[in-house]
Amino acid sequence: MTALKLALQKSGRLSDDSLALLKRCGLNFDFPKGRLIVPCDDFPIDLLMVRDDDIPNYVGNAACDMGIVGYDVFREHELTVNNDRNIVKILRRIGFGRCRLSIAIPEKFEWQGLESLNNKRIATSHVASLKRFLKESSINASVIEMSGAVEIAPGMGLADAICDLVSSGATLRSNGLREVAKVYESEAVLIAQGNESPLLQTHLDRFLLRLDGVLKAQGSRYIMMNAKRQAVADISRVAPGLSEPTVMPLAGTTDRVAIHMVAAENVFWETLEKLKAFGATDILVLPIEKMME
Ligand code: PRT
Ligand code: ZN
Repeated sequence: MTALKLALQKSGRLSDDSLALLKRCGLNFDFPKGRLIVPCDDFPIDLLMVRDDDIPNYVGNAACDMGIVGYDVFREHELTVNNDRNIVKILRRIGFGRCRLSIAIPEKFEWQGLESLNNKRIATSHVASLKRFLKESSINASVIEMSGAVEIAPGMGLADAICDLVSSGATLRSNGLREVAKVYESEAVLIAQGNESPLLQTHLDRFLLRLDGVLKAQGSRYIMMNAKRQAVADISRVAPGLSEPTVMPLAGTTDRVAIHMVAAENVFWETLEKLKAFGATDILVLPIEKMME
């Protein structure tokens, strides 16, 4: 059977989350060490384990049908590709690997806004993204390309500022750098070329249905509580994105009911406090594993 080829980062920050997501989509695979192509037992998808930087090109050249990469890697490809056939598009944003591409400066740099970058040298491995940002901001700076360890460039006198991915900010702090401008936010994305054969398109649609179910469930919560029947209307207005509640009788009482609802987003303590204020008791908030409409 012809299988979809899905490229994943072999080893790096996105690998574990990518594999965990696929498992949640019901894909079953076994990983003998060192194996680069891994078929799934019960779904027509073969996983290809490669370096993340190669993934947009593999997808663009149709060596693979889909890939999971950071938005930053996708964006660098999008800004540099010069062959129409190599274009890839984002099918889904998938939420893990969140970070931002930011400009940072040493503490001693006198910052008066983006204009301070005029005629300065900025080190980065995200050359195309930075050049686009500078152009859009009408800043004239030189871009110094580095393949890694960008944060050491100012200390070594190679650059006046850097443009790099930031998540906790610890790397910047430990190198005496301060974040001053954000180029964009990044998260893992599912990319594809977008012109599959009808057979592969059928497999892709089936996969996307499962993925959407997992992504939707991930952000949703199932809420259960008991309350007075008259409080149902107030309770169902408390949290944004709440579905119509299911209301069920409770044994041994006529005025109290069990209420079950799905919230389309995380449920915070403030929401529970409001529910309690409307007389709800025995409130339970549960994660949802899968959802399909
Ligand atoms: O070997 P391969 O080429 O496949 O992997 P890689 O080394 O190029 O990529 P990898 O695994 O480092 O990152 C893969 C993807 O993870 C990136 O493309 C981003 O989309 C995403 N991601 C999320 C990050 C970070 N967070 C991140 N913090 N990628 C890199 N970093 C680095 C950053 O460059 C800096 O050195 O972590 C440091 C900063 O982290 P904090 O927490 O100190 O701010
Ligand atoms: Zn890489």
